[in-house]
Amino acid sequence: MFSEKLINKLKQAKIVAVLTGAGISAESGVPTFRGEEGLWKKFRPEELANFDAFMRNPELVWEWYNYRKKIIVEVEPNPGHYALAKMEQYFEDFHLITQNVDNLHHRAGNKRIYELHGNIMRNRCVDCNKNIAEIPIDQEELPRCECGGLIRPDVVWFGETLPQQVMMNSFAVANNADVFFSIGTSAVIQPAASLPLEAKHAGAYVVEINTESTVISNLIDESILGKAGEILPQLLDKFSIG
Ligand code: BJW
Ligand code: ZN
Repeated sequence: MFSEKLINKLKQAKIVAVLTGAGISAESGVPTFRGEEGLWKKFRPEELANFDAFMRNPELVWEWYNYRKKIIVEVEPNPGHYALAKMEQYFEDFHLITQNVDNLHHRAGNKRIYELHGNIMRNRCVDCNKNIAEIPIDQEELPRCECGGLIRPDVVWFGETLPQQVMMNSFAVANNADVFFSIGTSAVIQPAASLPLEAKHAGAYVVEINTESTVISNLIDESILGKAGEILPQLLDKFSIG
C-alpha cells in the first residue's frame, strides 16, 4: 500500500506537515460536510455558516452548533487522530494543520496544532471580540457578553478571513515541508485547499489519504485510497512506532 518512495522520503524528512479535514473525524462519528452523509445534505451552508445568517437568526445558528457540539463532546478521537499524535513525537519538526473545529486533535495529544477554521469549543463577542468561556450546551437563552453583544462560536464562516497568524504559519510550513499529507479533506475550500499545492510547488512530496479521489488527487505525488483511521496506523507500523 505504501510506496518505497514515500517510506524513503519519510525516513529522510526533517519537516513533516499534515492538513486534515472532516474525514479524519468521520470514523469517530462526527459528520463530514460534503458527500452523501454530509451535513450540507440536511442543512444549507448559507443559512448557517456565515455572519449575516447568524445576525439574522442567531437562535437557528446556535441550535445547529449546539447539535454538533453535543456529538463532538460524546465521541472520542479515533486511531487516525492517535497515529498523528504519535507522528508528532516521532518527527523532530511536525506540524498539524487542521480545518476541523472539533478539538479531537487536541484530545488525541497533538501539541503543535494550527486551527485554520477556529474551534467550536471557544466563543467570542461579535461586538468587543472578547473570548468567552464555554457556554453550556443546554443553555436556552441566547448567550450575551457583559457588553451586551451577541456571543458567537469562534469558528470561521464563509466570507470571513482566517486567523492571520495561523494562516501565515500554515503557509510557511507548507513552503518548508519535506513531506506534506492532505488527509480527509475534499480540498475545495480556500485558502486551506491551496496548502497541499503550495507544498508541492515548493518541492514537498505530497500525499493524500482519502476514501475518495479529490480535485487535487492528480496534482500531487501519491493518493492513497482508504480510511484514515486504518491507513495511518499501518503507516506508523512501517516505522515500528505504532
Ligand atoms: C475520509 C473519511 C475517512 C470521509 N478517511 N477520508 C477562491 C476562489 C473561490 C472562492 C473563494 C476563494 N477564496 C475564498 C473563497 C470563498 C470561500 C470558498 O472557499 N468557497 C468555496 C465554495 C470555493 N472561502 C472562504 O470564504 C474562506 N474565507 C476567506 O477566504 O476569506 C477571505 C475572502 C473572503 C471573501 C472572498 C474572498 C476571500 C473561509 C472558509 C471557511 C469555511 N468554513 C467551514 C465552516 C467552519 C465552521 C464549522 O465547522 O461550522 O469550514 S465550511 C466547511 O468546509 C468547514 C470545513 O473546515 C471546510 C472544509 O471541509 P472538509 O474538511 O474538506 O470536509 P468535506 O466534508 O468537504 O470533505 C471530507 C472529505 O473526507 C471527503 O473528501 C471524503 O471523501 C473524506 N473522507 N471519510 C479519510 N474515514
Ligand atoms: Zn462584548
